[in-house]
Amino acid sequence: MEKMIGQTRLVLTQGDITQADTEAIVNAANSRLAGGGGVDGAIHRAGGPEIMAECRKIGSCPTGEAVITTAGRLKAKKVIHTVGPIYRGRPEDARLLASAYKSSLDLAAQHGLRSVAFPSLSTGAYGYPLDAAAKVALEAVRQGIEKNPGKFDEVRFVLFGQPAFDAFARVLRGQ
Ligand code: AR6
Repeated sequence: MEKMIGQTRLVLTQGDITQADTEAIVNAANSRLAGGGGVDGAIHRAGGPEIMAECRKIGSCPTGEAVITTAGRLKAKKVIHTVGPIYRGRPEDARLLASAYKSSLDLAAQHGLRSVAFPSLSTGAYGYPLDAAAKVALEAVRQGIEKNPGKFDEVRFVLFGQPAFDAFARVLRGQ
C-alpha cells in the first residue's frame, strides 16, 4: 500500500526489516543501546558485531531520541537506533512515540539518507497497543516528511505479520 506525501512515497509492506534495501533502517532499541530481542536482536544478528561496537561507543539514547551507526553487513548503509516509550497508558506515551519517529527522520535527513524503513516501534516488548501506535506512527511520519521537504524518496514501514500490517493499512486508508 502506498501514498504520496509531497515528493515522498510512503509505503506499507509486510516482512523482515533486516532484508530492507532502503538507505537507512530504524531499530527499536532500548536506551542503553544494549541489544535485546525482537527487531533489535534481529538487526544485530543480521548486521554483525560492528553495529554493537558503535553502539557501545555512543553509550546511550534517551527515549524519543535517535542515534546512528554503521549497518555492518546489512544492505542498508546506516542503522538509526531510536527508543520508543514503554507503554504505561500515560499521556506522554504518544508524544514520546511520535518523537522517536520524527527524531529518526531528522537524523536520516541530516545524513542525506533518502530512503528509510521503520518497524512498528514500541509494539512488541514495550507493549504499545497496535491500533493506537499505528495512528501515532503515521501522523508522526507525515509530519517528519513535511518538515524535511525534498529530503526523502521513500519512507517505508516493514510490518511484522498480518495484524500489524492491517492496523497500519486501516489508519492510512482513513487519513
Ligand atoms: N522486522 C520487522 N519488524 C519486526 C521484526 C523484524 N525482523 N522482528 C520483530 N518485529 P520489539 P519494542 C516487530 O519488541 O516494542 C528489544 O528487546 C514486532 O513484531 O522489537 O520497541 C529492545 O532491545 C513488533 O511489532 O520492539 C528493547 O529493549 C515491533 O517489531 C525492546 O525490545 C517492535 O517490537 C523494544 O521494544
